[in-house]
Amino acid sequence: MDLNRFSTISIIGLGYIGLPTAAMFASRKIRVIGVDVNEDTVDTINRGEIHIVEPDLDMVVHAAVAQGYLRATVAPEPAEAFLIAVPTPFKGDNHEPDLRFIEAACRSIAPVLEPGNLVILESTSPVGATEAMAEWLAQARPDLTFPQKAGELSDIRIAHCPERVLPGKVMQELISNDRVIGGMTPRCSALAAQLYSVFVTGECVTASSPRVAEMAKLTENSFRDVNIAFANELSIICDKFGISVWELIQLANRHPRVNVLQPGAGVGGHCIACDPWFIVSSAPEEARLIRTAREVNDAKPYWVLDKIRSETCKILESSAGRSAADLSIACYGIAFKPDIDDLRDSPALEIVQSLTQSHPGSVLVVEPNIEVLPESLNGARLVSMLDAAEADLHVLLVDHKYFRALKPNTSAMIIDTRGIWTR
Ligand code: SAJ
Repeated sequence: MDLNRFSTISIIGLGYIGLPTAAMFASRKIRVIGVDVNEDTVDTINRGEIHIVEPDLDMVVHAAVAQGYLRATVAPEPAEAFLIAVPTPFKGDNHEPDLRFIEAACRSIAPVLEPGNLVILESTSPVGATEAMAEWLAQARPDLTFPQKAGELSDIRIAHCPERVLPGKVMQELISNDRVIGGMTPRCSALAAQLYSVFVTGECVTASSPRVAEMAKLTENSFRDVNIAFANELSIICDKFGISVWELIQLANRHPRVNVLQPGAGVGGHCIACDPWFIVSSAPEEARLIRTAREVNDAKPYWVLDKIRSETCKILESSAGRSAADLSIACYGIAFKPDIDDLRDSPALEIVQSLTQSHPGSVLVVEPNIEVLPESLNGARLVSMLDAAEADLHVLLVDHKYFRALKPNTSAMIIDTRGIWTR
């Protein structure tokens, strides 16, 4: 296969997925035009800098921009392939998928599309989104033909190739993970596979349709969500029975076909806590287990808050003359998972936010990955591990490496949602 077929590609959306993907293509000496609606993002990238934290991304972007292979802009330009990597949040009480960013991306690239172009949807999407994308493009460009009508003879090729990289390991996993390729026709798939083979060393596996590829991605994240929900439910049951969930999981996992995941303060991030809803909202009657897992994981921060409240009451009962306003609570970690600075949809952050509103005493936060607390934690103080040692109650929320290596020097009560200090 001719790997040099693509000399210029465009990535729409320069976020946690789009920017690493753009940098990866550019590192293979393909000209990449990165498009983002945010001018600050565009300026930052054009300076050879990055606006997100991801190991090794800074140096790859810096080199790609310095060598002239990566350039960012707010307005799409002609290219041979367009990869759409924009957010797909959900909206409303029923968690309906919100595809307006995909639609806006389609409207923005439509004027520059040319016959022979490939358009790939990378954003995690509900089943049917790729077909919707093809329709939006067809409406905007009636002069071009698209696979939904013209099949293999279409001017434009379309595929869904969901990203599946783990934040924190994006630069490795982009290369080594297998890639699911869901073209609207076999030729669409072949062209998309050819594009990714520029840097992917994993297998590019062809799905029979974009719908299967969409569902595969949702299944992966729902699988993890359901398994974490099982661990979270066990942690609550174990607390009731007065046994250690960590010991329990260690013992159960000695079985050759059992692999229970780790409980925690809840499930965060913008993927696992969001994507299963795309299945539930499209199949509400059928997706009972997936819905329940979401509810179990979403409820875990409230259980942790109840635990903090009941421990606070116990401390007050045993220390005459003190009121809640005299008690300080130290919280360890507010990121959505270990060893990152990403606070988006973080259950730990949600817990600390609620504490700052309900606890009349001081709330201390130890978070080695950030330098200032977000505004939503107004009232809390970012402190060092040493300064937190005096607190009356210690709540471990995220198992950062830093906390694994260092335990607070205290005889006070510890609530350890990750089992690293009290295991
Ligand atoms: N978590 C637990 N217990 C565990 C594992 C995770 O409580 O045993 C929590 C984490 O603390 C975090 C949340 O789950 O709050 C999600 O973290 P994660 O590391 O499981 O996943 P993400 O959201 O960073 O990335 C996931 C990955 N999906 C799968 O592993 C199936 C990644 O491969 C996807 O590309 C990514 O979602 C995405 O973009 O969809």
